[in-house]
Amino acid sequence: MPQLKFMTLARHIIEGEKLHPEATGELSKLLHDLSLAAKVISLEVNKAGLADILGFTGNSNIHGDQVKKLDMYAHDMIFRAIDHGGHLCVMASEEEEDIIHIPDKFKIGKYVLLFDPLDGSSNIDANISIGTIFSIYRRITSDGKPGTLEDCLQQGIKQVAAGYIVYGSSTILVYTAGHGVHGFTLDPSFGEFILSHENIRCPKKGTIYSINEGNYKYWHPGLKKYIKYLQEEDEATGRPYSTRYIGSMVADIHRNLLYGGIFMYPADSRHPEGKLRLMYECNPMAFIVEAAGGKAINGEKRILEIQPDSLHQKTPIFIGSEDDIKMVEDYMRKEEKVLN
Ligand code: FDP
Repeated sequence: MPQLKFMTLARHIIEGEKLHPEATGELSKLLHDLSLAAKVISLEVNKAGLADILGFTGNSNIHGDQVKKLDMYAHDMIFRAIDHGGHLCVMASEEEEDIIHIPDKFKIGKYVLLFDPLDGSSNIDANISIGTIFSIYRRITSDGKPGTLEDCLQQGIKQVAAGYIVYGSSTILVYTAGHGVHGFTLDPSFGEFILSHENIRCPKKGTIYSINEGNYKYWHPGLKKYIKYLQEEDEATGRPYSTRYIGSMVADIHRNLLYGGIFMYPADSRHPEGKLRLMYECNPMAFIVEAAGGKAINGEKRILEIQPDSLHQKTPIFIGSEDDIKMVEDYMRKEEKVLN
């Protein structure tokens, strides 16, 4: 086995910063603060079965999903780790309806943070992998003043960094700040994220597909044909593909990023916009997967080029290995879009 470099996340971020002589260090500090929140959330996720943290708060978030205590814990933890750093002008979280202002007593910075504190939260009680996703933009309104909704509603292509943390058999943080995609595994004994996956590249083609097939009846006819194609036998193209669907987007995409394959949450006749959120889930994951050589589309166009018009808007998504995304795009283009 090749000897891995002993590289902590903190050192990696600083090395990345050196590639930009004009950098002020603010982005590095922001990433560092996020990694601190991730460590604390990871600890709490691991305790979930023991503490009085399981169960519902009794509230619903703005999408009508039941909010579990751990979601709110993760949301608060990220806010508290970041609010005072002076790097941000505004934040937005999947758990809050409106933008989140930086408290008056703290300095206003030039970055914008959007985050999904705990993705896949319906899996918490079953000990299944869940994750945190974040997305960072540079503000577009004038410096020094509080950030606005306009700062948050930027196309995904404008992200300066994005990342996710999977709380699974171990905790891994994967991020990109424009110089490749790198994964760091948390060593719980001394509480540091250590480089374990340097320069992740998404295989050009995979043999895994991930989709909630229970919704088959409601899909686009082209998608139905594509799934049937994946299930046919053909050694040369690696078919039949294997189905792998955890039901936790961040974990499903992480696996496919490493092994190759396609993750889909399409539109269907009951959910014409799909289920997943553009700003908190799809844009950051698309930014990471594209930086690793993969692709992400909504069926018709690149996810990163969608112009958002609201914070919590949803989008269909097809994301993963380049050849697999091209194939599903072809199938869907050939058939008329009739959802029933
Ligand atoms: P969850 O509802 O558990 O939070 O974003 C929501 C999400 O999980 C994704 O992580 C996951 O991929 C998807 O929903 C699962 O939805 P289905 O149950 O409809 O398959």
